[in-house]
Amino acid sequence: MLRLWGRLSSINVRKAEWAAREVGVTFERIDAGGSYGGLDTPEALARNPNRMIPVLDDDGFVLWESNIIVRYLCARYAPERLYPLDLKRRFDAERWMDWQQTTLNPAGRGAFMQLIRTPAERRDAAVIGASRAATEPLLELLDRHLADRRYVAGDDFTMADIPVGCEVHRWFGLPLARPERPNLERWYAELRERPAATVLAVALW
Ligand SMILES: N[C@@H](CCC(=O)N[C@@H](CS)C(=O)NCC(=O)O)C(=O)O
Repeated sequence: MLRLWGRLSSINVRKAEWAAREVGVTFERIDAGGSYGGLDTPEALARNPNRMIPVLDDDGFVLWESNIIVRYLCARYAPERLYPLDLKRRFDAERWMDWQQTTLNPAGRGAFMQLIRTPAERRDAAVIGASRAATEPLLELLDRHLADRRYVAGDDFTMADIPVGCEVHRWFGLPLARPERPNLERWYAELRERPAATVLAVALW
């Protein structure tokens, strides 16, 4: 049995949940982290000494790090369909996954933490402004990239659309004015129509 630990109010857990649904494997998700706690028990620490979610257990094989969980699920249960076997196509997808984790996520995190996780009276407008200034050029880049391809890594949906889609979902859920980005909006609307993309159906904080 495949088990996934983590609360759906976490962007990183949403990636893993979406990937598990997308590959069609039977799995059980156990709420953990945030107000659910449960990260400090000996069992949880043995699974992930970082005290973080998401954590996956596939019949005794334990993994943490959300994008690695997405890669593993796609490679194990949907090779070629979601995890391209051609090396150039695969590393094109890998590149966008790393871009999400190392570039887009740090840029948007400040605005998210302020606008969603911080009470209104304690919010720092400068942090929000800096986060917007860092994020909008990246979304402009992504919008241009999506002008002549249907998905992030070409004309087929791949594992790369999952983390990038979750990040854009979170940004689009923030109460901020945003410039029009027709290609990005077209791609995001297509993602939301996928039956497996239940985590994009509503804003989940
Ligand atoms: N690089 C890790 C980051 C994991 C992470 O930051 N998880 C957060 C939730 S998004 C966490 O576990 N926070 C502690 C908690 O939820 O109690 C990944 O991508 O999986």
